[in-house]
Amino acid sequence: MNTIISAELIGLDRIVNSDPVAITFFIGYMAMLASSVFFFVERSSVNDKWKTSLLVSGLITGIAAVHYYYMRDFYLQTGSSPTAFRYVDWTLTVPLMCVEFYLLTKPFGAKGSTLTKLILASLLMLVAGYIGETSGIDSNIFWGVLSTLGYLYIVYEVFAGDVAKLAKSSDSPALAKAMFLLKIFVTLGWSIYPIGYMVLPGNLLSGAFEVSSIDLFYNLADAINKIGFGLVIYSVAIAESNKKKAIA
Ligand SMILES: *C/C=C(C)/C=C/C=C(C)/C=C/C1=C(C)CCCC1(C)C
Repeated sequence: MNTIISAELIGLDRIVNSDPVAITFFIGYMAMLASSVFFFVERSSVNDKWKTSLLVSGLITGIAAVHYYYMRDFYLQTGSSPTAFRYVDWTLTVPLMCVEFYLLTKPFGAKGSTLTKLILASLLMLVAGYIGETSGIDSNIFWGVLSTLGYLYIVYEVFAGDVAKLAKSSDSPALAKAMFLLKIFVTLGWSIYPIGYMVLPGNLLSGAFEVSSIDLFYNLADAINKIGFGLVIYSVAIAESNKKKAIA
C-alpha cells in the first residue's frame, strides 16, 4: 500500500515540478481522448462516403489515448521511456493512417495492392525502429537507416507512386488540397520521429538533447500527425458533404 502511495506521489511531484515530458504525456492523453469523441460525434454531420474516414480518425486517436494513459503512468513510475507501449501504439495506428491515405484516393480508383505496399513499408519502418531503440548503442544507427528506407518508400508513394498518380488524375479540388496537406504531414510531420530517435546514445544528435527528450519529440509529433491530419480529413469531408447538399 505504502509503495503505491509513494509512487503516486512521486508521479504527481513530477507534474507539479513541471517535468515537460510528464506534462506532454498528460496533455497528449487528454487531447487524444477529446479528439476521438469529436471525430466519432462528427461522423453524423458528413456524407456516408466519408463516415469510414472519420471512424478511422477516431480509432487512431482513441488507440493513442489508451496508450498515452499507460505511457504516462509508466513514465511517472519509472522515469524512463515507455518504448514497448510506444511501438505497440504505432504498430496499430500507423497502418490505420495508411488506411486513411488509401480511403482518400479510393473514390478515384485506389487499389488494395497500394494499401498493402504502404502497410508493409510502415511495418519495416516500425520493426527496425523498435530493434534500433532496444538493441543498444552500437547498432541503433544501422537499424535507424533500415527504418528510414521504409519511411522513404511511404514518402515516395505519396509524391510519385500510385497515391500521387490517382490524386493527379482526379479533378476534385478537395482531394487536391488534402493531397497537398498529406505531403506536408508525411515529410515534415513524420520527420520529427527520426529526429527524436537521433537523440539516443550513440546516434547523430546524442548529447545535443537529454535522452528523455525523445518522448518530447514523439509526443509532439503524435499530436501533430494523429490529431492534425485527422482534422484535415474532417475539413475535406465537411467541404465535400456540403457541396453534395448544395447540388441536391
Ligand atoms: C501516429 C504515429 C505515427 C504517425 C508514427 C510515425 C513514426 C515514424 C514516421 C517513425 C520513423 C522512424 C524512422 C524514420 C527512423 C528511426 C526510427 C523511427 C521508427 C522513429
